[in-house]
Amino acid sequence: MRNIPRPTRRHLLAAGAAATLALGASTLLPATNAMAATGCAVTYTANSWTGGFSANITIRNLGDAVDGWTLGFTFPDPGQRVGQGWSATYQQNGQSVTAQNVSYNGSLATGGSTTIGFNGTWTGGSNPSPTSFTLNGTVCAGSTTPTTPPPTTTPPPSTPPPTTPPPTTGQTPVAINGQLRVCGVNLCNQYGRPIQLRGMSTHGLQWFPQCYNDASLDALATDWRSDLLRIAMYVQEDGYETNPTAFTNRVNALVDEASERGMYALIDFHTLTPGDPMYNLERAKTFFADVAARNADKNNVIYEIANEPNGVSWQTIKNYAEQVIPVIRANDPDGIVIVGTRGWSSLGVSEGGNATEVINNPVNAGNVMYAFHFYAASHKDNYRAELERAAARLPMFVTEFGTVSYTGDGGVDTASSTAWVDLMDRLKISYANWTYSDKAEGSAAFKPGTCNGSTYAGTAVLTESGNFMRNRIRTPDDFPTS
Ligand code: IDC
Repeated sequence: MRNIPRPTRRHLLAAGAAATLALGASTLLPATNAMAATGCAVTYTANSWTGGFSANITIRNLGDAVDGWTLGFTFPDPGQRVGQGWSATYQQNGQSVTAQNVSYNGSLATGGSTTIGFNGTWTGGSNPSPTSFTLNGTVCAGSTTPTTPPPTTTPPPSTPPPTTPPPTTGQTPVAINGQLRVCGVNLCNQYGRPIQLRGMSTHGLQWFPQCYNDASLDALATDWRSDLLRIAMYVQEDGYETNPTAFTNRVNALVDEASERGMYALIDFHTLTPGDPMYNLERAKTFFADVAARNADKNNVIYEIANEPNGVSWQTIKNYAEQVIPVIRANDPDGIVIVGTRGWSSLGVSEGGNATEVINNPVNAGNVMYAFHFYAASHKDNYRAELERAAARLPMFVTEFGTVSYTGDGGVDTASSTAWVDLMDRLKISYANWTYSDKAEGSAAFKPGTCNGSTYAGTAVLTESGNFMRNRIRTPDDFPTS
């Protein structure tokens, strides 16, 4: 045994032939050395629907650290094509596909992993997953298809190869779920599993700055156990247009506050009047270039580019989105973008339309979701039916809703609110409730005057709407980790 040179991991990663040789040699080597023959492990999962699919690929480097990598695989079926990808640059030649690292995930330490993905199309009778992968030319023994072990006289290794991600350290929503991405019609976590985020929206930052402080945000994260904070930055009505620098800074500060507490931060470009998002196109480009560059390294930021378009066609909203999204992607390639829909983000229903215009003509970009808003006392069964119909075809996110009427005021409609939240829970549709503020109106969670004090946790400070929402949000999350 001493005469057999132990292959270094560098050799194995550099040359596929070495891996084959080493596997043969493993009959003579202790089990731990046999495992060194594996330079990489790949997990490929795909969610498929008729003609389309969303693939999620986790690459784990089991060799020496690499600085730059190319993953290779072959589609089993000639009808399978890579479409929009994320976290890698894809090339397809016939059935062969390569995925090359992007700037932020090229370095993989020994044992390190990264997750990439793409949306694709398929035309054959089925959509089989590729079964063999290479990393920098080396065959990855730890792929989804178990490799047949070579004939051996030594006992099998007692510990499995390290293909499972390490246990998460923190228990916050962001620590558990990490960078999110859209997979099929779902919002998926770093393990490629669908999740639902439940949280609250601020009121207009220009009107209620006193409501967003350490104590109130601590209460949101730990007493309400909220997964996200929606940061509603009005553009008109004394908002962003009056002082872009100050509002941008304020939004960034709140992104930091959400990050410190392990919550997702949903940056809402709160356009409302005028309803045509094109009116604010240049402001949107400036604002999103700034916040996306500033927060590019974070894994918890989601961009909502137009709160409630109204009085404009879907085509106009889509044009706006296709101009703003590239600005975001140039600065923060993996952030999810949420696009408002026609009729105050009602999927068109409030203007006599429906979701078909979006289903038939989606935004031409990947990692995109669509906004749906409702106010439970005003919007009932026909709106619920349309959201459910749309959610089977489009990735939907309820970025704003109220338990009261569309005015933001009046009493809580408990029956309708319960039906709505039950529906969103069942479909794993993420939501943010309007509002985490103490405005004297029915939709506000806190009693008037609360934000002048220092107590935000518990129920004594809550309105009927606040109580209802806190009870729904603080129940345990369902965040799969494998
Ligand atoms: C409302 C606020 C209210 C404020 C008004 C100003 O609740 O205090 O005076 O905005 O524009 C929306 C909008 C949201 C509205 C909310 C309630 O996104 O800005 O907030 N609503 O009317 N769409 C439907 C309802």
